[in-house]
Amino acid sequence: MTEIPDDHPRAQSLRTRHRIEEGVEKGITSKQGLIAQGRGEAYDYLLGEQTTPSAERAERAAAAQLLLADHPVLSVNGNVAALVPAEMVELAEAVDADIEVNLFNRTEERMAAIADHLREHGATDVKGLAADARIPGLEHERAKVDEDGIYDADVVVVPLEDGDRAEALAEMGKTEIVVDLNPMSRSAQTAAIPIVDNIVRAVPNVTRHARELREQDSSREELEAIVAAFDREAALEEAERAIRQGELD
Ligand code: PTJ
Repeated sequence: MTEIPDDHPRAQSLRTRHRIEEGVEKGITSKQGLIAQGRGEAYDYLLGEQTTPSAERAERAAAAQLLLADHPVLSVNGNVAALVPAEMVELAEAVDADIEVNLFNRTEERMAAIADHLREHGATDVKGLAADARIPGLEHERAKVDEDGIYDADVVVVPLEDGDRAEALAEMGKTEIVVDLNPMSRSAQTAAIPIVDNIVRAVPNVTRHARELREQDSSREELEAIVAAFDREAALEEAERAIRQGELD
């Protein structure tokens, strides 16, 4: 791997790409994950590779929603594990959430490799391996969940998947926080709180907001007011407008 100089104009993006490549080499990320990363990069390029003010508001609302939850669960796939393993563990700690591995291209080897990778980055309890429950109405492997994990959750963070699982989870009555750079994806369209931002920026931002809200001793009423003030339609429209206009410097 060529060393990426700090002053390279797209240094962060190239480093992110390299992490996905490493994920594939370690058996964590699927080959399809490389394509998913390419799709994400294209949207991020048009967003100027920065968190928009509307994404920042979504990240704060997500933090409040996670702090209000009885049983929040963060879902992890092969791309998320490669890009933000330590950051997911930090977010789980900040909001007292479970972490569960859930894969589209599910194999026992990849499940174990991702769980080990998360443990190497500080996770103590990784769910998803028991797979003793199913999300109703889904035929593929993403239906397999843990009964004391996603199946039982009231709030689920669903990053980087454009698919029918988000719709099925919503039908189960779960509140969904989606991280996806494509505001037109089915997951983003279904989410109570769609975060249109790169996961490498979104997860640390949600953690920062959660810590701030906790430090301020925010009451339930204050957290509920933050969630209620968040306008998901406006957030999706603003993101789509920014991407279509390609607001670059
Ligand atoms: O690990 P598995 O087996 O569960 O497979 C995971 C992938 C990602 C391969 C699978 O879920 C998939 O094919 O996803 P899609 O349908 O390509 O959707 C991925 C979505 O995530 C797209 O809408 C991308 O724009 C978006 N995306 C990709 N990279 C990022 C991203 N969003 C935020 N941050 C990124 N870094």
